[in-house]
Amino acid sequence: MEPQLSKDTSHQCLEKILSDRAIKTLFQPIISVEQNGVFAVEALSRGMAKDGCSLIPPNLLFSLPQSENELLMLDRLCRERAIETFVSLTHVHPSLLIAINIDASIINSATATSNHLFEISKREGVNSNNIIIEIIESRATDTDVLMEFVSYYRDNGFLIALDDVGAGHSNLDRIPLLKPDIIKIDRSLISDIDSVFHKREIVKALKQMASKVGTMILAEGVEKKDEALVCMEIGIDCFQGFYFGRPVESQEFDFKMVQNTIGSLKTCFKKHKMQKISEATKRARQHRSIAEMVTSQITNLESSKYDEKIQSIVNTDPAIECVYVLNLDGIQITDTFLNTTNSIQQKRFIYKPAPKNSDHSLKEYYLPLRAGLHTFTTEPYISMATGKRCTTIAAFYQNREGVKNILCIDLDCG
Ligand SMILES: [Ca+2]
Repeated sequence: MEPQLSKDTSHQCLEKILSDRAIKTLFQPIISVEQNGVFAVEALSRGMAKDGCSLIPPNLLFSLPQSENELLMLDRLCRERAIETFVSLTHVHPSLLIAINIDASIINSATATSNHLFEISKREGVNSNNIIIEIIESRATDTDVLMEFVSYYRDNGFLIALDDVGAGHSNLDRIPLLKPDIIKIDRSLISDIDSVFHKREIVKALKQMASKVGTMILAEGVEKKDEALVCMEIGIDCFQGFYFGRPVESQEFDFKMVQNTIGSLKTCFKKHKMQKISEATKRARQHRSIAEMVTSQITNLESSKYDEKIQSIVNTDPAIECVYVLNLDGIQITDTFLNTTNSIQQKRFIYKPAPKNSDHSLKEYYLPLRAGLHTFTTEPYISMATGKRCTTIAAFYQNREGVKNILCIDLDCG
C-alpha cells in the first residue's frame, strides 16, 4: 500500500523540505557495454526527513504536493539539487551525462519555455550537452506544449529521452512527434525477457524501429544477467538497473565495480552467443533431415495416397508440428495434419490449422520458392495452427503423376 499522510501533515512536511532544500540526489549508473563503462547517471530524488538521517522514498515524497504549484516547486527543487550534486562528479568525469526526470504533467504553456533547467545548468557550469531530459510521455496532457518544451531544450543542446516506454498507457504515437534521442524501455518489458518470447519480440521490434529512426534504445530495470544477455542479442547496448548498480550518493559511486560487471557480462555474452549458435546449427541440421525424410516419402507418390501417407509420417518425430501440401499457386491441396503426440494445451479460436483450399500465396515460405529457391526455411514465428513457436520448411517435390507440389512442414522451435 502507498504510504499516505494527512493533508495538513503533507503540507507541513513539504513546506519544511522546500524551505530547507531538504532533497538528496542519488545517482544510478547508465552504462554502455561497447564503451565499457558508465556514460550517464540518472538523478533520483529522495526527501530528507526531519531527523536528518532517514530518507523519504519517492512515492511518498511526490505524494506531498497538494496543488500544481506545489508540485512545480518540488520538481524544480529536485532538478536544482540534482544539477548541484552532479557538479562534483563532472570534475572527475567531464564527459559524464546526467539524466533528469521531468514530470510532464507540470509542462504547461507557462513552464514550457520558462528556461528553469537551462538557467540552473548555466549557473552551475554544466554544459547542456551533458544533460538528458527524461519525460514520461503518458503524463503529458497537452501534446503541443510538450513538443514546444522539447524543441526549446533540444535547440539548446539538451538530449531528450522518453521514459518508461512500454509501461501503462505510454503512447507510441508520441515517438514520431517528439523524435527522442533516447527511448528508455520500461522494466515491465525487460523483466524476464530471457524467458518470455513475446517480450523479446516487442523489444526487438522497438529496437529495429529505433535503429531506423536513429534513436538510442536503453533497457531499464535490468536485474539479472540473463535479461542483459537477451537484450544484447537483440542489439541493445545501453542499460540501467540493479544488475549494474543501485542508486547511491555521488561520493559512493563506484565506476570500477560497474566496469567489472560489464567485463564479466561480455565474457558471458561470448559464451552465450557460441552456445546459441551451436544450438541453432544443431536444430537446423535436425530440421533439414526431417524435411528430407518427409520429402523422400512423399516424392513419386500418387496424389490420392497423400492423406494416408502424411498421416503416418506426422507423428514419427516430436519436432514435427504439422504437415500440409500446396500446389504451385500456393493453394493448400491437403488437410493440415497435426502431430497428435504433441499435447496442445490451449486451443483458442485463433489457433486453428488451415483447411484445404487455403491460400498461402502471400506467405513468407511460398514466395521465395516461386522466386526460384528449391527449399526455404522461415524465421521462428508463432504458428496459427498450434499457437506454438515454430519454423516452416517449404520444399518442392514431384508426385507420381509428374506434378510439382510444395511440401510444408512446421517444426517446433522450443
Ligand atoms: Ca526515469
